[in-house]
Amino acid sequence: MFNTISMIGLGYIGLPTATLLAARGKKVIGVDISQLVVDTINKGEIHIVEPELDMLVKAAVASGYLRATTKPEPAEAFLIAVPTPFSDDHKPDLSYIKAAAISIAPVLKKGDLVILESTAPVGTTEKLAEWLAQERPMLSFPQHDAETADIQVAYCPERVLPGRVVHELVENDRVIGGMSRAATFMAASLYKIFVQGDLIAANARTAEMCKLTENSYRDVNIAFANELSIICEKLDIDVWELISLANRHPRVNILHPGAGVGGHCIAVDPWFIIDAVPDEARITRTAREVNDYKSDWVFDKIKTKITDVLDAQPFKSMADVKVACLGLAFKPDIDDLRESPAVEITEKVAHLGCQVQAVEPNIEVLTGKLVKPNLKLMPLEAALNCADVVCVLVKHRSFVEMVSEISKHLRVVDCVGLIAKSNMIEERS
Ligand code: SAJ
Repeated sequence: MFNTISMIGLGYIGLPTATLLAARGKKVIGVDISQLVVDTINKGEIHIVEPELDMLVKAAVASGYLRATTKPEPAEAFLIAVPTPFSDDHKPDLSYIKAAAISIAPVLKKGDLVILESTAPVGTTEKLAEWLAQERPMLSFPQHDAETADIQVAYCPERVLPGRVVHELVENDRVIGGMSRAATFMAASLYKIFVQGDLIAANARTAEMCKLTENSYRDVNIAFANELSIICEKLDIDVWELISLANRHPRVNILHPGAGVGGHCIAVDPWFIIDAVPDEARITRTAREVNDYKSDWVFDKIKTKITDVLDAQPFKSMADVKVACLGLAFKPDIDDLRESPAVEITEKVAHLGCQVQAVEPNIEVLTGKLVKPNLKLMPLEAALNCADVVCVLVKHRSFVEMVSEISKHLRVVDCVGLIAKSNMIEERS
């Protein structure tokens, strides 16, 4: 049914999706506003870190099935995977989706399909169809002509985990929310090209809400774990032992407390619900607040330990205190520092004026806000050797392997359960 497919946005989702379609023998035109991204891909190289993607892109470009450009060209289907950030007051910013709609509108023709994959507030697919209709008044769209529209429009959210994107794009089930039955049918035949999971039909609004629900559910579960960690500290209970015991119940599955919730999805998407229905989304909002507060709470624990050092060694000043911060990434075993609670905490510790020894085995240099005279990137052993306080902020595999060394330290703030006395919590991540 589809011979030429265009992917708008060649980031963490768009590029792997484009590549999988090209690997199935479809002619794929990848579109990105960044000339650098386009040039990199056309050389058969990649601009993001994701296992297996480099080989797939190289092969797709070499075979001639994948080509990148900055300007949309005619195709039979257009998939949009562009960012949906939010503003400082947690309002969703749909400008990238609108810009994508305006950019593809001139090349649309009767019979084409447009699919939105970006996470977005409920009603965005309808807005997208309206923006397209405004740009192309001579074509008909599903909001007015449903099954007989010239252009069909659907929403199909991605649900892949960074680090496992290539596998999960193929294996995960997908919810397909067409604005008409024809749109759902067409979108399902497109995803059948590379998806082995089930393709489940819904309407566009339900599919949009489904994506927000999945990430909000995880945020609420993590918030409960984080709240338990704060409660247990007050009640002198080991939260890791507690959760491990509670999870032995066949219908209980509490996630892990941590330094807070980071990344570009779980900490963002619940706000799309809260913004739409602020009075009703009470648990959703509270979960966000609890998870954001957890980073402040961890920082306070570190400050207390630093005060202990200064009380015990009055000859020392703040500038002499050495604090090892273990982990900067937003979650274990990745190199992505964006929206990371560990980075936020480490920066705040550096702001106190002590010497911060950051340990992040997945990066080679500190950049941006982390470039400070009193903040150094160090190997784990060197940092442990001279640290007055050790803070475990991310449970990287390499830290787990060194747990006996870390746990020997006198003053440790461990917010990820690395050295918990009952370090037997089942891994349910
Ligand atoms: N975290 C905890 N405790 C846990 C699990 C996670 O504190 O028990 C923290 C992590 O350290 C991290 C944050 O939560 O800071 C988010 O990490 P994550 O692994 O929960 O999720 P993401 O952001 O990498 O990916 C999520 C996934 N959503 C769900 O699992 C419901 C993924 O499937 C989505 O495709 C992705 O969001 C997305 O793109 O929306």
